[in-house]
Amino acid sequence: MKLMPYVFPKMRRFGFSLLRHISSLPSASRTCCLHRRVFTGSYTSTITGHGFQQHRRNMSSSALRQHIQDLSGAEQRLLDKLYEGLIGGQRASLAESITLVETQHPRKKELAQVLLQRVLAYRREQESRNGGKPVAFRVGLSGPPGAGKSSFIEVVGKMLTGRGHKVSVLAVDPSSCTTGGSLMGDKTRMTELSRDMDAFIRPSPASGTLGGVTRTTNEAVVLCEGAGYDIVLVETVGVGQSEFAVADMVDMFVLLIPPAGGDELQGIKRGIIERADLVVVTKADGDLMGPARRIQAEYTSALKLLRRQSKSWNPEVVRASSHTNDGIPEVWAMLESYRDAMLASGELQGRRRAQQKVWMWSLIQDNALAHFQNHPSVRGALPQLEQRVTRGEISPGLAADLLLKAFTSSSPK
Ligand SMILES: Nc1nc2c(ncn2[C@@H]2O[C@H](COP(=O)(O)OP(=O)(O)OP(=O)(O)O)[C@@H](O)[C@H]2O)c(=O)[nH]1
Ligand SMILES: [Mg+2]
Repeated sequence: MKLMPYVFPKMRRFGFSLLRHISSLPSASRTCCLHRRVFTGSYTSTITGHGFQQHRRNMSSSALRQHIQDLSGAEQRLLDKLYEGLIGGQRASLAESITLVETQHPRKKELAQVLLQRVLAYRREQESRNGGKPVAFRVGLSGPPGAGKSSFIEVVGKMLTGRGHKVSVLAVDPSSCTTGGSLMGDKTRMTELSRDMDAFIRPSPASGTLGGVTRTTNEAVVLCEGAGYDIVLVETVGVGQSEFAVADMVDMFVLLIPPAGGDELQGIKRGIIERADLVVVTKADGDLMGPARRIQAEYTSALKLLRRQSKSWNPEVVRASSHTNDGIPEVWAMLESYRDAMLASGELQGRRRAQQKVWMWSLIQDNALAHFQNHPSVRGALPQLEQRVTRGEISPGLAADLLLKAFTSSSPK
C-alpha cells in the first residue's frame, strides 16, 4: 500500500501506453465481445417503439449475431431467470445476482456485467418515469468498531419497513480484505431485521481487495435498487480506507460516534468528519447520556470549523439511542430533509454523476495496475529490481522507470 502514492502518478504515464495498445488493435478485436453483449442486453429488455428503431440503426447486425453466438443458451437462460426474478423483487434472485457480481471467475464476471447493464437500463427507465429523480436513497453509515452501527440499522430498518419501505443493508468490511475475518458482527446483531421479508441483509464478501469489495458493493447497490429496495444502507467500520470508499458511493454519509472517552475516538479521522453529512452520537441512554451530551457539544464545535460541503445542507450532530428508540425517528426525519434539500437543489443528482466517474477511475486504476503487474516483461524484471531497490543500489524512481519502460517497449505501439 505504501507504494501506491508513488505508483499512481507513474500509472498515469503508462495509462497512455495502455490506450495506445488498445487503439492499435484491429477494430474487430477492439470492440470486445462483452460490450456487444452488453448492448444487446439492454436491447432485449428496454427498447421499444422509436427507441428501438434508433438502437437498431446504431447496432450492426453482425454485433447482434455475435451476441447470440457468444452467450450459450444456458447462459442466456440463467441471465433471463436472474433478471426476471430480480426485477420481480425475488430475494433469492437478488442474492444469486450479488453472488454473480462477487465472483472471481472470468466468464461469470462477464455475465455479471451483462446482467448489470440490463438492470441499469431498467433503473434508468424507472428514473425517467420518476421525473429523472433517483428511485432509491443510498445512505452510508460508518463509525469506530462497536459504535452501535448495526443496532442503529436494526431499529431504523424496522421502523422503515413498518412504514412500507423496502430496505437493503450491505456491508463493507475492511478486515475481510486482509484476513478473511469479519470485523463487523453483521447479520448476528440484526436479528429482527434479518427475519423481515421487506429487508435484505448482505454481509461483506469474505475476501478480496478493498477495491474489489467496493466495486462489488457498488454493483450490489444497483442490483438492490433494481429489486425494488428504495432504501439502501451501507455499513462500514471506520478502519483503513473503507469509509472513504463508502462515502464515495452513497447519497448521504452518516458518521456514528459512541459516547466514549478520548482514546476510543482517536481513531476517527479528521478527513472522514469532513465527509459526514450528519453525525449521530449513539447510545444516548442511561449512564451514557452525560458523555453523549458532551461528545455532541464537542463535535458540534468541531463541525463549525470545517468547510461546508454543500450549499443546501449544513451537517449537524444529533443524539440517539437504539436501546430506548429515543431520537431515532428524529434522526431519520433529518435524513429525509437532507435528501429533499439535495434533490431540490440538484446536488444529489450531481453527486451521483461525480461518483460514477470516481468509480470508473478506481476500476481503471485496479485493472491497469493488475495489467501492469501481470505483464510478462514486468514480471521478468520485477524480482531483481525489487531486490536492488531494497538493497539501496538503485532508487525507487529509477526502478519504476525501468519497469515502465519494460512495459511500454514490449506493448504494441
Ligand atoms: N446502551 C446502549 N448500547 C448500545 C446501543 N446501541 C448499541 N449498543 C451496544 O453496543 C455494542 C455494539 O453494538 P453494534 O450495534 O454491534 O455496533 P457496531 O458499530 O455495529 O459494531 P461493529 O460492526 O462490530 O463495528 C453492543 O453491545 C450493543 O448492545 C444503544 O443505543 N445504547
Ligand atoms: Mg456492525
